[in-house]
Order: sequence, then C-alpha cells, then structure tokens
Amino acid sequence: MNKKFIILSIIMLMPLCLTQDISVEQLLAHNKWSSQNQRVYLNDDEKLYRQTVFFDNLQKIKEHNSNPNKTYSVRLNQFSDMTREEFVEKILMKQDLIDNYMKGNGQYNNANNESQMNSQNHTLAASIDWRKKGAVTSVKNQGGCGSCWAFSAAGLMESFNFIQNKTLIDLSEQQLVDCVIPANGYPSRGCDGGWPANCLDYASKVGITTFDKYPYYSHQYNCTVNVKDTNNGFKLKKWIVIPNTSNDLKSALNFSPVSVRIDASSWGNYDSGIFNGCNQSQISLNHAVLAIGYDEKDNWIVKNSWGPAWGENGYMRLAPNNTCGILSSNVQITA
Ligand SMILES: *[C@@H]1O[C@H](CO)[C@@H](O)[C@H](O)[C@H]1NC(C)=O
Ligand SMILES: *[C@@H]1O[C@H](CO)[C@@H](O)[C@H](O)[C@H]1NC(C)=O
Ligand SMILES: *[C@@H]1O[C@H](CO)[C@@H](O)[C@H](O)[C@H]1NC(C)=O
Ligand SMILES: *[C@@H]1O[C@H](CO)[C@@H](O)[C@H](O)[C@H]1NC(C)=O
Ligand SMILES: *[C@@H]1O[C@H](CO)[C@@H](O)[C@H](O)[C@H]1NC(C)=O
Ligand SMILES: *[C@@H]1O[C@H](CO)[C@@H](O)[C@H](O)[C@H]1NC(C)=O
Ligand SMILES: *[C@@H]1O[C@H](CO)[C@@H](O)[C@H](O)[C@H]1NC(C)=O
Ligand SMILES: CC(=O)N[C@H]1CO[C@H](CO)[C@@H](O)[C@@H]1O
Repeated sequence: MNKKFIILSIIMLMPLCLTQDISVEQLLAHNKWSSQNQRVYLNDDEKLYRQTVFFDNLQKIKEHNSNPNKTYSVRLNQFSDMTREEFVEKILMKQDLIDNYMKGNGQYNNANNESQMNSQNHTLAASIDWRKKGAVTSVKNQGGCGSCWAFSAAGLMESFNFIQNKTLIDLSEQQLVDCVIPANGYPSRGCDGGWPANCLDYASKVGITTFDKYPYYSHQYNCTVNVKDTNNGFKLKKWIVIPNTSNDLKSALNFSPVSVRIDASSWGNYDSGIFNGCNQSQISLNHAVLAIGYDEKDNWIVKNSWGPAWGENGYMRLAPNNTCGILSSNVQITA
C-alpha cells in the first residue's frame, strides 16, 4: 500500500513520466540525489528533463559497474543530471578557444621560458606521490566556470613554493581568472577557458597573491591587480615545456608536480580505479589538471579541481602512456 501511494503521488506530480518505464527505485534515487546536491529546478519541465537525463546516466553507471572488464568504476556525482555534451560545454574549455590555440594563436605567448628540457639522465623513482611529501594543497572546486587552467597553474605554483620554501600556501585562482586576460596581453578567457602557461608567464612578471587575499568566486570579474604592479607575492623565474614522452613526464615528476592539459570529455562520472575511458583517436585538450605522481605500474596520478567529493577524494589515476592526451602539453616551474 505504502509503495503504491508513493508511486501514485510521484506520478501525479510528474504526469509526463507516465509514458516512460520508470521505477520507484529510480525516482527515489533522483530525489535523494537532488536533495544531496541541493538541486533547485526552475519549473516542472526543467525538473522532468533533468530527471530523464539523470535516469539515463544512472543506467549507464549500472551497466559500466556490472562489467567486470572495466579497470575503473563510475558513480553519481554533481554532474549526474547533465548530458555528456552539456558537461563538455559547461565544465570544460570552449572548443573554439582550443581550436584557435591549436592553430598557434597564443601558444606560449610572451613566454618567459627556457628551451625544452634536455633528456634527463637521472634515475627515476619507481613511484612518486607529492602528497606524501606534503607538497600538495587541498582539492579545490572550480564550480560552473571553465577555470581549470587557473587551478592547474595555481596548484603548480603552490607545490613549487612548498618545494622551494617549505611553506604550503593556497594561491589565488581568481586573480588568474580576472587578470590573465587579453587586455593584459594573454589569450586566456576566464570561465570559457585558458592556459596554464599564460599564468606562469603572468606570475613571473606580476606575481600572484594568496587565496585569502583574493578569494575564488567561480565567475570572472574585473581584475583588481594593476599589471604594472610587480610585487604581488609568489613570483617564479623560469618555467619549461615538457617533451611528450612518458619518460620525460616521469622525469619531470621526480622534480615537482607538473601542470598537464588533457581531454576530460569522459571523466564526468569517474569514481575510482585506473581510468582508460578516453577515445584515443579523438583527443581534444579541453581540461587542465595537476599531475602529482605515478605509481609502480606507471599509472599517472592527477589532482582535479571538481571538489574532494569527485573521484578518489578529488584525485584520479590514469592508465600509462598518453591516456587522454596526458603527454601532449605540459609545463613545469624550474626556478
Ligand atoms: C570481457 O572481456 C572478454 C574477453 O575480451 C569478452 O569476451 C567479454 O564479452 C567481455 N565482457 C563484457 C561484459 O564486455
Ligand atoms: C647517463 O648516466 C650514466 C651513468 O651515470 C653515464 O654512464 C652516461 O654517460 C650518462 N649519459 C649521458 C647522455 O649523459
Ligand atoms: C622563497 O623565499 C625566498 C626568501 O624569502 C624568496 O626570495 C623567494 O622568492 C621565495 N621563493 C618562492 C618560490 O616564493
Ligand atoms: C569592468 O571593466 C569594464 C571596462 O573597463 C567596465 O566597463 C565595467 O563596468 C567593469 N565592470 C565592473 C563590474 O566593474
Ligand atoms: C610529440 O611531439 C613531437 C614533436 O615534438 C610531435 O611530432 C609528435 O606528433 C608528438 N606526439 C604526440 C603523440 O603528441
Ligand atoms: C572514437 O573516435 C573516432 C574518431 O572520431 C570515432 O570514429 C569512433 O567512433 C569513436 N569511438 C567511440 C567508441 O566513440
Ligand atoms: C605503455 O606503457 C607501458 C608501461 O610503461 C609499456 O609497457 C607499454 O609498452 C606502453 N604501451 C604503448 C602502446 O606505448
Ligand atoms: C618551448 C617554448 O615555448 N619556447 C618558447 C620560449 O619563448 C620564446 C619567446 O620568448 C619562444 O620563441 C619559444 O618558442
């Protein structure tokens, strides 16, 4: 009786659902998820549509997790009422910006860099994890703003600052989002996307202040730092581009974390395990994260900026080699 009553009342609230084969279980899962994620929908149409997308994602998650061949699992999270296309559009970098960049416009613009790193000749650790050395700040959440590039760069600077000066301080992503802009000579474009390399160039000239002094708002505002003011806290002297081989990335990771550009189109529902779910013949570098190590089996470990509730406490492990394009476009601070 009770169950029937729940079905009836839910159906009465959402008459369009009648035509679909939706179980109480699914509806309860959605209710639980929307209250956990504090979802508020504009109207019933919006709610119905989001619910349909959610059910579709729920189904895919069930299928994936019941396949014993998968090396990673997936789960519900803050993106579970978005389609894959919406996720790519809203959370990742805008495709036109990436296309423009690939044509060479803005790539390492105004670079204050060294030439590419020479093949290094030192013994590589069997595994490395900079978290164990206390060199990685807490996992942040970029929210609904495509500012991954600022988080990746800030993470790199935070770790370098620690390695050099033994102080672990959160730096200001918002300053990067607001100030590393065309008006100041950089092709990055706030919440539409941008490049860690631009941030390093900027920070080498202007410096970057702390998170506390210039906190994050998940939105682009006007820059409050004068670009001619060159004394704003952390400043780096040199940065380099890492060549695109596994050995070069491993070698770089022995020195410090590395800012990596990557394809995150299929990362939305990642839970845990070794991720290998990218379509390797269709890589678009639409995201940036911080590589913080690799394990004994050469799986890469990266720190994401989608909050600690995503993935493995905010982190992800990726299969060896060029998974999701992880070797393609990486930078590191050297001084
Ligand atoms: C798992 O892999 C085996 C061997 O490649 C294959 O025969 C089987 O169909 C796969 N199972 C699923 C559920 O994909
Ligand atoms: C690399 O190091 C080894 C051992 O120290 C040495 O024998 C070799 O000549 C070095 N190679 C280069 C290219 O420097
Ligand atoms: C580390 O501290 C020294 C001395 O205070 C300072 O000159 C240097 O710029 C600092 N390094 C970084 C990376 O902030
Ligand atoms: C930001 O700067 C632009 C151009 O200088 C100005 O037109 C706009 O009003 C400013 N916006 C805010 C919120 O201050
Ligand atoms: C790696 O870089 C070389 C040039 O430095 C380039 O020719 C090659 O296509 C790149 N490979 C990949 C997989 O990006
Ligand atoms: C991967 O990308 C290629 C090239 O765009 C495409 O032809 C193929 O269907 C894609 N594979 C999957 C599984 O989506
Ligand atoms: C990927 O990496 C593993 C381990 O580093 C290596 O054994 C393998 O040959 C690589 N595969 C490809 C396709 O490069
Ligand atoms: C590897 C790399 O990006 N090198 C660049 C360093 O900066 C100069 C200009 O200052 C560029 O010409 C190089 O391409």
